Amino acid sequence: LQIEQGLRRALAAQELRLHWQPLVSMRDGRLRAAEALLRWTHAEHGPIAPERFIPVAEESGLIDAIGDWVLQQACGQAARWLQAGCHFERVAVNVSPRQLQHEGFAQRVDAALRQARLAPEKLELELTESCLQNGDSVLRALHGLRALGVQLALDDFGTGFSSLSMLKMLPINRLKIDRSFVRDLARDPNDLAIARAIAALAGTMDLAVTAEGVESAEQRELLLAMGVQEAQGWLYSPAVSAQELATWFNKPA
Ligand code: G
Ligand code: G
Ligand code: MN
Ligand code: NA
Repeated sequence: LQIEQGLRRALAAQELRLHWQPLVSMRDGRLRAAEALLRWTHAEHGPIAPERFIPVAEESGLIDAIGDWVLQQACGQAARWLQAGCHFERVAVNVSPRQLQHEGFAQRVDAALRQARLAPEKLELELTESCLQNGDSVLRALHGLRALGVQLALDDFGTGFSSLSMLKMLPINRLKIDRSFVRDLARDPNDLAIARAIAALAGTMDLAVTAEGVESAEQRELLLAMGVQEAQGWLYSPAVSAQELATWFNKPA
């Protein structure tokens, strides 16, 4: 299977779709946000995992076109949900380091928001720590995005090597505790300490925090006890189609 060739075709052939994973308030079980996760179903080979095709998209540069498509789709879907009266705080979209390095990235985000008529506050961009190399130009890009009014989250937090002094300079709104720290929360005192430290850091720096990969009620209780209120994970829901996500919007507590 030629991933790169296949991907070039995939956009035009409508083989790409977005799925949505709920981000839930652990107190009342209500949906607060949804993260867009890209899915590719190849006409002959069936579903291909993002872990296989995202790196190829990044290396080949296809991620720029695919990233624009994801932004347009996500903003369009969010606007349609709002028009239909669905309540949510925001939709989250993953951004690759390469996208952020492009001079015009903030303008592309702005264009997607305008085309969809979506309020910028409804969009959160998820960056990884690997997005943050290239200090100055990335910092300018992040300030440009904040000036638009979009929200910024640091994804997989704790797995990269952003220093705390760097964190202080970044105009971000949210930390997402990487799921590798959540997995063994109940058994590994180190993971418990790390998760607590991230939650405390977020509190002091006035950042919101989300735990990733929450799979059990035990993890939920530990996270709530350290002041983390929002979670994403299989305890609540995997990523589902836009249609299936609709059942979450009016879910009673
Ligand atoms: O979707 P999981 O369901 O398997 O996603 C695997 C990885 O692919 C995650 O690290 C996620 O951040 C990344 N990913 C999923 N969708 C997108 C996307 O639209 N853009 C980028 N850059 N990464 C994505
Ligand atoms: O890296 P990022 O956080 O953007 O991507 C989210 C990834 O996490 C997706 O691959 C998604 O399928 C996966 N994921 C979401 N919830 C859970 C969970 O509860 N457990 C595990 N192991 N993976 C999860
Ligand atoms: Mn993410
Ligand atoms: Na993650």
